[in-house]
This record gives sequence, C-alpha cells and structure tokens, in this order.
Amino acid sequence: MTVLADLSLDVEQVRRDFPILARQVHGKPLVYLDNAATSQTPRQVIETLDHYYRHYNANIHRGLHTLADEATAAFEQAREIVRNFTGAADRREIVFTRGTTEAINLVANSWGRCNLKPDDEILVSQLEHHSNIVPWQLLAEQLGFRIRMIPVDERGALDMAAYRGLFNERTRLVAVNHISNAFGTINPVKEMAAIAHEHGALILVDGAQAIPHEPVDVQAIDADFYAFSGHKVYGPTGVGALYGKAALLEAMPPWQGGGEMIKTVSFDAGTTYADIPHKFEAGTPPIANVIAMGRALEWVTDIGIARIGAWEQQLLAHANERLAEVEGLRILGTAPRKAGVISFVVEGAHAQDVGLLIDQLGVAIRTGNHCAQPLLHHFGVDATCRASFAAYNTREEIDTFVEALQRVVTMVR
Ligand code: 7TS
Repeated sequence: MTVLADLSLDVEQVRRDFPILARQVHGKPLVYLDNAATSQTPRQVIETLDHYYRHYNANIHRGLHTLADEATAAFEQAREIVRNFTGAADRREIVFTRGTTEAINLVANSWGRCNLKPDDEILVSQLEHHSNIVPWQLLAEQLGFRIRMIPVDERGALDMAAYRGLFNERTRLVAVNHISNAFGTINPVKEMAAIAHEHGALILVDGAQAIPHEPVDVQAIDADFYAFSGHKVYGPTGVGALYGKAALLEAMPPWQGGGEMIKTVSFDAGTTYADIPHKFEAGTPPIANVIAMGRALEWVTDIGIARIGAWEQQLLAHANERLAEVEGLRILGTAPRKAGVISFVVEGAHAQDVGLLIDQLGVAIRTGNHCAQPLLHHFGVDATCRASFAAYNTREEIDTFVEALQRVVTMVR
C-alpha cells in the first residue's frame, strides 16, 4: 500500500501569521492576488528584522566584537538555510545578491563576459522576464555573440522539439525560467539541463517563481546557476541569492570590487580575491534582509513547500472553474503544467481599467506586460490582468475576486 503524504493546509492558521491580511482597502477586506510580484510577509520575518535592529545590528565579517560576531553568525546561518532549501551541496555555492535580477547580471557580467566569444550563441526562452533577457542583450552588444529564442507553443509551453533543434557547436548557455511569471508555465528544467549538457552548454535557471511554489533541488535539476528573490518567498525586498556550481564560481572573476571580496589589496603587487562566495559579495550586504530571508525559508519549511504547492494547485483549479463564468474572458497560458498564476484578458475591457476598478473593491491583481513583452506581443496583446496565488489565499477570496471582476466588466463594457 502506498502511503500518501498528508498535503492538507490549514489556511486559517497560515493567515494568522500575516498581519497585513487584516487591513482594508477602500473599505473592503484586502484580497491580495499579486503574489507573483511580491508576496506578503509573515510576522516571524517581521520580528526577525525587528530583533536584528534592536539587538545585534553590526557590520559582518570585520568586527571583533560581540554584535559583529552575532550578526556574522546569523548571516552565515542564513546561507546554510538557503543551501538546504535549494538542495545545494555546499554553502560556498550560495551567493547573496539584491535579488534575481542582480543574480542574473552577476552571471552575465562574470561568467558571460569571460566565456562568450563573438561567434558563440546562447538560448533564451520566449517566456522570460526582462531580467533574463536584457542583461544578455547588453552583453551581446559589447561582445557580439548571438541570442537565439526558444519559442513557445500556442499554450505558452516551451516547444521542446524547437529547443533541441537550436543547439549547435557554438551554443554555450541556456537561460530559462523554472516557472513563468506571466503565464505560470512550469518548464521541464531538468530535461532542459540534460539536453544543454549533452551539447556542452551550461544552464542558468531563473527560479524567482519556483522557489515559493514547489520543492527545488538544484542538484537533481543539475542547474549550473539558479537564481531567486527573497520578496517573492515571504521574505523582505532587496535580497536574493544565486546558486552556482562551486567549480564554475571558482573559475569566474569578480564582477564588482570593494570591501569583503578581497584577500589582499596593494597598489604595487596587485590585489587577490577572497574565496567563493565572498568574492562575489562586495560591500556591506543587506544583512538584516539576508537573515530575514533565511527566516522566511524556515517559515515555508515549517508549513511544507509541497503542501503550499498543493494548496495553490487547488486554488488554481477553483479559479479556472470560476473564471469560466465570466463572459468574454480568455486565459493566456494554458500549459499542462502550471503554477498558481492566471493571466487573462476580457473582451471589451482594457486590462488597466479592470485593475484600477477592481482595486476599488479591495482586490489587488496586476495588470500590464509583467516585464514579459516578447511573450505578450507574441500572443497579440500589450497587457493582461494577472491573478497569482500564495499559501494564505482562500477559495472565498477567489470567489470575491471573480464576483468583483463580473461587476467591473459590466461597468467598463
Ligand atoms: N524573474 C522572474 C521569473 C520574475 O517573476 C521576476 C519578478 C524577476 C525575475 C525579477 O525579480 P526581482 O526580484 O529581481 O525584481 N517578477 C515580477 C512580476 O511578475 N511582477 O513584478 C515583478
């Protein structure tokens, strides 16, 4: 007999951890469905920030005093938490950054700048957030390599036959997100990594939307690089991490210079660099935010990431069912494997108008291009409305959202 893990989630208990969910917007209870942009913050994370500034605020790695030691220990403990959460083998493979965007820019400007030659090619998917397109374009302008796009099919799933067909002896890197922020498509990154490696190319996975929603194991995926942001996984803004295989990080040059990233500095004898990961962490990092991001990942672990993912799948199914009632509504992105993100347009109602009016009813969704212009343009639209779910959302909130949407659509038509 197979014993299935109990994946039920006590959403009322989860909600009690989020003080912001008690607030009202325009006199209505807040229904927050903009989680793909930023998730809300549990009190445990807020308390971690508060505790840091009240009790042990100090610069790390350089002081020989109690507060500095305590801050350093907590900072390095957060690295261990991230290592464990992402399945990395070694904590030296975890570099703290400002977020996903900075992590990708780090790879482009360090690995990319010294490995990509004018005749080389890299593959970037059509599903990408601008932060996994533009850093490569900026570098390509300087170095002259070619960016080739991995196309999507009509459901917004990557065309895997086309992907295989794009490789040749000049392919050096694949840059792809694990889960698309615009459509929620879950990409087969493990299979994509295996194909990239067969061709001698590396793979950078943008995990900004995966880390909050499904168990991630960078070793099982065999990702060479994996990036994510704290503020999308119940942590603070201004912090994130890059996982990189130790051998790659060791061979890469620093990309920013400053304190913390050196061993010795000399005008005459040149400068030598710190070991990984510190080589990539120039200057004072956002210490409190790093520690609080670690606390956020512990909060997720306490609930169970698989449990959160399973709950969001239930919310997704419920929302799909309810949204089918809205006349003229079309969902963009219908891939067979999707996370809790729904992008849609409503005939005769501009996305921006829908977003503004629905906010008046207390419902926060996102409207616009979701920093994925190539994808939206491919589907013939400039903007969509997007609802995205987190652990604390409920079926009742989805009902409120759909009922509010019905009212708004009637108003603008
Ligand atoms: N990659 C993906 C897949 C994302 O969803 C985002 C942010 C980023 C990268 C950039 O992350 P940052 O933390 O460095 O800014 N996505 C969104 C969004 O969907 N709406 O607002 C931000």
